Amino acid sequence: MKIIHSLNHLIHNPRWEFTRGRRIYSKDIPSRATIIREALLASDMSIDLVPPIDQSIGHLEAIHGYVDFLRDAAATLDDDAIIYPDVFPIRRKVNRPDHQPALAGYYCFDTGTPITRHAFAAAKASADCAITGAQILAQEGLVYALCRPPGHHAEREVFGGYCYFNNAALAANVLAEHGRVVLLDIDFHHGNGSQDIFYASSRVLTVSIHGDPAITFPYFSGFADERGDGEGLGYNFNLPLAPGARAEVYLAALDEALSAIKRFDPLFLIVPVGFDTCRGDPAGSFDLTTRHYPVIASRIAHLGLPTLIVQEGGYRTQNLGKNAVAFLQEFRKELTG
Ligand code: OKP
Ligand code: ZN
Repeated sequence: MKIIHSLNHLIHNPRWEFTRGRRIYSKDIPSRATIIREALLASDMSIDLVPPIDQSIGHLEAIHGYVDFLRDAAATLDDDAIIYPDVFPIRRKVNRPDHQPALAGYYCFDTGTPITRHAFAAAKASADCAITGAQILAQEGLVYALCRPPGHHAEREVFGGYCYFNNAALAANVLAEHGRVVLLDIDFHHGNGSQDIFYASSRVLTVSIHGDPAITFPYFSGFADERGDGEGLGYNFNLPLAPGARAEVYLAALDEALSAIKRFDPLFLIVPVGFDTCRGDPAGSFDLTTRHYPVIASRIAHLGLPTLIVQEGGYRTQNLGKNAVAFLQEFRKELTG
């Protein structure tokens, strides 16, 4: 199985985020990706670890409005500098400022996704992993993009939630040139970025199973009544679940998601996966354990579609490796025999 991974993420280590006015350690630490990679290499799966192709900026610009801003802002910073936005344009209609601290708030929606000297390069490499995965998916059948930083919270015009570019959405945009694409987001958090990017599209069906946004990040989207807009009406499907959701509840929601996907009859499947659905994850509240990931993988793989798996969250480092192996091993077995 091909794993697309870039070591460039290692230079991205913001260390701090702010939550309710407190400075805490960021949960998106570089070792997350290292742990997953090493666990896969140590497993009995045959792994073909390949670096991404350096993709053209046009891929990013096709989806995001802040590519130049992030590149230029990062380039002006010293090694230890870090920009956290602290004023946000939440009024109805605003002007784009050109003052640096205000611009950060214009393009970034939270205080967990700072701009550092290396943020652009790391995010670009992460995006390249997903895009490269999309480009080889037709011939491979199953590809895993081991992305970091994650992507699914990055919208068209704003980034946030540890995410700078929407890796899975960039891949979907490449694959959508060939036919209908599904994004089945099984990270613990709502994939607000992917929903935003494809909200008016009937070409890309976005489905997300996640913690109830009424009490869970990203708070302002992910509710069941968000169904899409215009041509895209009916092509966005949210399945919010109450905190503490156990496997039985989770798998019932997954089955609902899978039925909707079958009706859509896509050519390609993309699965943004986060292991923050696991019991004890510091960013999640679900009650799944390692033994549930093969069950989830097997049900999704039964769709029989060429599938690009894209890494999103998962912050409980003790079982990240085990969970990734459990999920990917079963997926490969079911899909490619
Ligand atoms: C990313 B992914 C602002 C940061 C709040 C954000 C969690 C992002 C999770 N204080 N935390 O979906 O795993
Ligand atoms: Zn998450």
